[in-house]
Amino acid sequence: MNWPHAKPCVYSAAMTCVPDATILAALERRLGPKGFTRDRADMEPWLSDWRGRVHGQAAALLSPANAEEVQAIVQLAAAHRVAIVPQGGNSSMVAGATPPADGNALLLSLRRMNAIRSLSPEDNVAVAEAGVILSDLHSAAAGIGRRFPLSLGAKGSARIGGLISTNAGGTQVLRFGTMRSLVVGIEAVLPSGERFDGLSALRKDNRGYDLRQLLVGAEGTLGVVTAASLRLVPAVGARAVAWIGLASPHVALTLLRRLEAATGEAIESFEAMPANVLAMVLRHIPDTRAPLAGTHAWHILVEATAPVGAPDPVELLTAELASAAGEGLIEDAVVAANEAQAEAFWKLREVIAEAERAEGPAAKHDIAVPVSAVPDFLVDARAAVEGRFAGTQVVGFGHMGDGNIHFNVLPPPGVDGRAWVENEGKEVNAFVHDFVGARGGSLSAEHGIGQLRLAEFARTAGPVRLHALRAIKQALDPLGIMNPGKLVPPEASAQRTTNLTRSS
Ligand code: 2HG
Ligand code: ZN
Repeated sequence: MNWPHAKPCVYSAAMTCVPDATILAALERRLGPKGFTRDRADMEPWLSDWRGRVHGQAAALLSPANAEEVQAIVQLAAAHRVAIVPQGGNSSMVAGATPPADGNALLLSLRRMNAIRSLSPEDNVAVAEAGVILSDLHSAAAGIGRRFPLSLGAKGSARIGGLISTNAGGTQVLRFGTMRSLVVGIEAVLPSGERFDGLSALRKDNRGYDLRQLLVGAEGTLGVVTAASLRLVPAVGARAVAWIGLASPHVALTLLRRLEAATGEAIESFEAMPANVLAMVLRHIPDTRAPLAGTHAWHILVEATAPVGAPDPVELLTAELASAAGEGLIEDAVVAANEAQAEAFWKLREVIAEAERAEGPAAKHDIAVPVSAVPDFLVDARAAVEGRFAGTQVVGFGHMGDGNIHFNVLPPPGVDGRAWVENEGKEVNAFVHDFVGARGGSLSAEHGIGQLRLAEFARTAGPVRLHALRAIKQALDPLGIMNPGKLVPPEASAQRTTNLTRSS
């Protein structure tokens, strides 16, 4: 790579440079008024994370219109050794797109790059720019009789670049995998300012290390994703959505495997929530009502789909639920009678994060364990946490079918929630992560590491993983300009020494 000759500069704490008037003027000239602002009010909405826990500052907000402009930005930033924080929909759960508080980074918003460059029914591929909103991609794919099979609550604001950079999961992973399995090509600007043109949607490509996959889940630390080729699948012909009340997560797992066996490959979502999570949704979100009349310890939302021309899954699902109810396995169930009811069921699931935000601060966890370990985890971890931290309440819910649980812990009533999260909450984090680690799990299933999981990741990752992570970072971003302070834990010495030899 051709590393530009770095200008002498004043160093920030992150060992990147404080941007001076020269680079800011050059960026303003190159990007024009639509692409460059230092106006406080314009920048303000993008300086804090979605839950309002982390607040940053930026030297400027850059909104390039195309990949050439992104390249120009990164080249200038590399030449001046200035930090860049890429940002899409700013819906990160771990403050992965929030700039540092010192105000020395350039906030690079991909929001203006929102074109769907092409849709190919022959290849079953869409080429979308980083700033495309997920629900817009859903609509575009539907327009050619296809579907992009990744969905999540934030689909109206989350953008493709961020979904790739966090290797997002969501509610259809059970059948289609995370973002990683849907990315078949990537265009990105690397930290050197060079462009990687990897959009060609090859199903087979064995040219060694897969740079495309390296950028998936890299949280903007190895470059800026500008566009991607994304896998499409056949459109849904019919779907059956059901809400089920049952006694325990153990019963839920038995039910999942039973429904899969009864419906072939049709089950694509299996979401679990305990009674206290449903109650939280009903308390905070207007126009919501419980789908079942009785009270149940656990609730399951299940969706089965069939492609166009295949038999409607509603009969199979209804019959299997009826026999599970007859045997006393489940307590109650209702299959949505129409699309409006199906949407109402889904709304209850998709607004959980919003309801939690309204509820207030919590010690949050986004963990994964093997699917077979989920039921015991939900019961044992809840008892362990509530027993160890008096007055806390666990709200643990999520993507049971793929082993990912959002195991969030509310502070004891009456305490200052924010202060609790920053103090006792950290002890809770360590306790939960150790509990997960002992079961072979992960402390980040789908939200990434960002800033909020960084310390715990550093504590638990182990030397082999950390060494490999830092070596990859050092190889591709030796100046450390790409999203510093996220994902890659700094060396214990904190003082980052660079042994880079730059060409001049
Ligand atoms: C979800 O599954 C999101 O709703 C958010 O991943 C999870 O609020 C959370 O912890
Ligand atoms: Zn989730």
